[in-house]
Amino acid sequence: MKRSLKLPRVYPVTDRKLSGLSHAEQVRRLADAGAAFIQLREKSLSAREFYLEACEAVAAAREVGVTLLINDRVDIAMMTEADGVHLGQTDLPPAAARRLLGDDAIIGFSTHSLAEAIAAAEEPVDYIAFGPIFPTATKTDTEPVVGLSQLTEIRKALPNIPLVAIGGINVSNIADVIRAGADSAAVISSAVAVGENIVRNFSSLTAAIDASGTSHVK
Ligand code: TZP
Ligand code: MG
Repeated sequence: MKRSLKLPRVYPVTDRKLSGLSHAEQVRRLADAGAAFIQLREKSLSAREFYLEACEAVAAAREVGVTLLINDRVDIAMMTEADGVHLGQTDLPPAAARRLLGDDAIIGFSTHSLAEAIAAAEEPVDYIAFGPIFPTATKTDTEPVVGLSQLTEIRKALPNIPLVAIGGINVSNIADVIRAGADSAAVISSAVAVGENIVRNFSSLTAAIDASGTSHVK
């Protein structure tokens, strides 16, 4: 990791099923609520449909001036000229994604243990995600829950890495997640379920952090 990315405290991730909305519409509503950095996550569409949805979502992101990353698919990030990609441990390796997307792309990388996080810090990535911090119903094939104490261990081992926590984060625990060492909390259900509530959901998450006066343990 060579650059330093400034992440907002709340990092919403889109979900068509939970929201009942297209990715583009979720981007517009999240941006209305104040989101600056969003991930498009799609697990069921065909490549063709995913690409078409992503084209619309990238256009919406440009219009409202937010940064948009694509989950999993480097090819779709590349062809839609999204701002970057979020990769998992079984996706294309970060170095290969970097070669395809170039130096300016933002690359995020999911990790599930201290060892994975330490290894990830050697890769050409801009931030590391760690989780699931808490139990979640949104992703069923998750690794075991890691908890806040492991998050703090990673922060101590990698004091300067942009660190995103994910999994089961909501208004009741988001301040604890930031306090434990995350720069940012990635949220799916507590941000985008359901579409009509997106603006209120997002505002509640940022308000919970603001109300706690939290700054992390770095
Ligand atoms: N990776 C680890 S947990 C998770 C992902 C994509 C799901 C997070 O969803 P939610 O609704 O914020 O718990
Ligand atoms: Mg993935």
